[in-house]
Amino acid sequence: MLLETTTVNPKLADIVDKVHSGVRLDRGEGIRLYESTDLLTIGRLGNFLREKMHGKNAYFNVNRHIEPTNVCVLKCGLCAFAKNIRSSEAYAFSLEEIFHRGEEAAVQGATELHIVGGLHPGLPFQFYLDMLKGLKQRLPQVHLKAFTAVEIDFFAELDHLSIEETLTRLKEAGLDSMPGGGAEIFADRVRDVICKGKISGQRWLDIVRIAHRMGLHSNATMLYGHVETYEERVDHMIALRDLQDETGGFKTFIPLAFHSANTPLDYLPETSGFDDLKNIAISRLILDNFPHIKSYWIMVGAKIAQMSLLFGADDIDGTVVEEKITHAAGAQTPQAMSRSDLVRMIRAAGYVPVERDTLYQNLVPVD
Ligand code: V47
Repeated sequence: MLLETTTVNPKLADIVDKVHSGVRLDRGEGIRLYESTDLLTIGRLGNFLREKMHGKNAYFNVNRHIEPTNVCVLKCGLCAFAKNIRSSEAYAFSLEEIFHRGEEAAVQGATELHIVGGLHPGLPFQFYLDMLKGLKQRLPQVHLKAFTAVEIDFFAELDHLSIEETLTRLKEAGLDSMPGGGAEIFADRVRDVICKGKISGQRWLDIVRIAHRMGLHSNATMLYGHVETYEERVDHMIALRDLQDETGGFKTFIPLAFHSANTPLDYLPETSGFDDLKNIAISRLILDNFPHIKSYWIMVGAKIAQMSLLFGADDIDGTVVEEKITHAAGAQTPQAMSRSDLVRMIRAAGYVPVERDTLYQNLVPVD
């Protein structure tokens, strides 16, 4: 349903007109949306685009996260998950433990394994290749969405390989696509505070560009609610939009709400529901070339994720089962959601639950 421009906030009327006419928003307009507190106008506009693209469909999947290790050579200010190799809380799953988790997930109907972990200084690249090979051999029907650009960069350095060669070996071993983590906020100023030592925003984009050119799809994230400005959020999204224009390789954008507990940034308050919803709507509006916007219930909570469906999100992620990264930083959500909980949540918001696979190729409306 179109918004009546005569009755909407006059400060946003030109943006409303542009969105209705299918004209792309520019940087200044993105910043103006963030500066506005007219959440309902922004949300209805986000929903206008979301329903134009997906009607009443709301997507979810049955998946499982596996975090093979929390040992990491980095010491990011944003992270409560990473541990030094000598820490009593450090862990690294064996291949057998990883295969067991994968097999358990498949029995529970998972179509995807989401695999992301720390940069462990003692595990060789071959360990990750054996992991993918072993999982693919046991579970050929399960999509392996694994390793962020940060991990790909680390593997390449470990074995003195180019990014292309690293990705080729991962693909041969069974890698199907890449998750969107590690993007944080691309601005160097912010990365110096929240993830000093991690690859730069430019390097993240370069690695993802190579992956897309090699035929791999990926997601993209933006970590918000710490020290970033509205300008830096918009610049982050525009860099992603530009890359998507070039490659078309992104499937889903996922704004991630920062959790500060047990991190050096623990003085920062948690994000507000207002900001969570606004980020969903604005990302739908700016990222007009991203097919999907995901509200990740683990981070924003089930209630905000449900509301997000009316503000521009068309996806609420999956069953997850085991999540350590956000829970180490104080997330109050459960670690798992059943398929029927996800379905109920979507229906209660007036949308049609559609179970998807990772790349949205097989879409099954739930009876
Ligand atoms: O890259 C780390 C973020 C990401 C914290 O692609 C934190 O489908 C909040 O990328 N508070 C990993 N966030 C999660 C991720 C993801 C999740 C779900 C689906 C997909 C997908 C990707 O979590 C990290 C980092 O940006 N993170 N620490 C924290 N304290």
